[in-house]
Amino acid sequence: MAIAAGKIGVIVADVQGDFTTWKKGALAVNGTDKAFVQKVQKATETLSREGYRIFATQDWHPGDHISFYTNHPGGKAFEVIKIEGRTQVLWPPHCVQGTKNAGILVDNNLFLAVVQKGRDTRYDSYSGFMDDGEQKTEMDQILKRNGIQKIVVYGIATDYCVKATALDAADAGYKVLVIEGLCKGVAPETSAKALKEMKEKGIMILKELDLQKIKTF
Ligand code: VGL
Ligand code: ZN
Repeated sequence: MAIAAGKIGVIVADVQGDFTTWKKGALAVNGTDKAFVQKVQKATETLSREGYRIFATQDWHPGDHISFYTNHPGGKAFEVIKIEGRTQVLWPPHCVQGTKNAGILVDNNLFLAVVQKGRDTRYDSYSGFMDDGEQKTEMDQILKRNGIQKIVVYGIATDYCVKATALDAADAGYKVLVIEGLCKGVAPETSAKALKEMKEKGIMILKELDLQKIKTF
């Protein structure tokens, strides 16, 4: 059964300068050139015009954030360590609050709300719903207040923010669809694994934007 477009939310995940090759970002993900960002922009405009409610996540870290390798003596970029039993990838400093490349590259006028994440120095946060300390963001409240029942997710990175946000959305009881062609991942293996894991959790994966399929998922 098709539900009203206004009950379907779209979460544009972390399409920020620092994650793109286009803007020579600090944590540039392969394939995130200008053409990719323009494709995401166009798709988001289309979905907005069709009546879908558009939201965004924004990675938004303080300079002393725990995920930056520079804040760990002897730490190296992309090294994986354990912190209090949690797995933590040490990233190059990225999306530092107030910096130019922390800005979202999709037209901000399209968003009903932007949910910032990773603001707590002590915890990383790939998911738009909660951080690694299980502190919730305002995401679920905002979606509920807007009467959202189903969620479409795409953006950067397939294997981190998109995956974590989609899985948490499914856990929170939303029906979830991910548009693979509007996502880019940090690494091919982890991205393939992420897509598999999402499918196994009942998340629908679409190769490309398909309004007919989104209308009825
Ligand atoms: C992300 C790496 C570092 C993400 C955030 O949200 O995908 N990835 N910080
Ligand atoms: Zn981050």
